[in-house]
Amino acid sequence: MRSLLMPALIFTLALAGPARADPAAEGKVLFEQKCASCHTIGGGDRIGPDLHGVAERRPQEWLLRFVTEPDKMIAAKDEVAVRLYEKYNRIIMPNLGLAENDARALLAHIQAASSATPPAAAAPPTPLRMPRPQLIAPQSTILVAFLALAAVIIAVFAWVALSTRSPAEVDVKKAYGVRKIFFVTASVVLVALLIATLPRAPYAGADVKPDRIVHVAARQFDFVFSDEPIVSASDLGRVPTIQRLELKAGALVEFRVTALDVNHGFGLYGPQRQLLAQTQAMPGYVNRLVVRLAEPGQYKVFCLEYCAAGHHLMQSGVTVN
Ligand code: HEC
Ligand SMILES: [Cu+2]
Repeated sequence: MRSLLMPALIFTLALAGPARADPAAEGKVLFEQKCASCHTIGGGDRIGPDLHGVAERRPQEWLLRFVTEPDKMIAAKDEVAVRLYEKYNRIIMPNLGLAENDARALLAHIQAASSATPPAAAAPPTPLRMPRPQLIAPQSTILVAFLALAAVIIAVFAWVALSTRSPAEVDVKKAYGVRKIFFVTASVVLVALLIATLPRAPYAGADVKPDRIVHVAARQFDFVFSDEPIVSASDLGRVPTIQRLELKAGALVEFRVTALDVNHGFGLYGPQRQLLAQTQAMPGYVNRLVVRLAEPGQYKVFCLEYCAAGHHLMQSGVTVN
């Protein structure tokens, strides 16, 4: 009997231990939910500074106040806060309505994580630099076609405008005849183009089975990837997320895209920075985007919907190999 009781007792104690308020563990979940969209701890700057070893840079009192009311400190022209604000693209860190206890838990986590990881010296600078944009084949063809069509339209308008200088009688019947020919020709050309190009659209049919499903949760200002659905901010810190998304070249991938705060756009760009596929990221909806990533390389995800001040910094990467 005793031999059974002892392990049971130890097991119960072990369970009870971490379940009781461990500030660093509590802070870790809070950090994933409220801070990780703008900060890393040892992974380099994002929207805000890398918080690795921040406790050594600033007094505890300052940190507690800044984390609970950053907006007020910047408004009050706190010297350090204003300097940071100028350096980080004049984006004010939002007041997240945290209590002082939350701030203490967060700082405990930041400190624990800082001593667990080396500083970001070796980490690649974020955001990743991309090659200069180049017009690839379909883009340059479309640009030339667009310019040619625009020139034709401008010429027709100019001709019509100039023709009003010498008024003349119009044969209405003949004019309607010409219009009919134009209408039929345009319809035939457009329907033919539709039939010719529709099968080449990059989207797969609804019934195909993807090789991989990636769940995407967009929020201000990053994209969170996961193998499991993330439907609300409270899932963050509990559902395991994918730090670096790597996919196999040629695989058919289904992105299930949602948003945790406001509307965002999920725009997937290929290695030459060509837009491959895109869908809306909306709170409360899951949009499915099935694409085949044929070419190996560094893909990018950019937000395609203006979502707030940090929108232009909202991006993520996918490695295809
Ligand atoms: C929307 C983006 C965003 C979110 C979310 C955010 N921050 Fe910030 N944070 C910033 C920016 C930007 C700065 C630089 C100061 C400024 O511009 O307001 C900053 C600065 C800081 C600093 C000062 C860093 C230093 O070097 O002194 C600390 C500490 C900090 N944030 C902690 C947090 C914590 C903890 C959370 C989560 C509760 C959080 N931040 C959430 C954007 C954000
Ligand atoms: Cu955006």
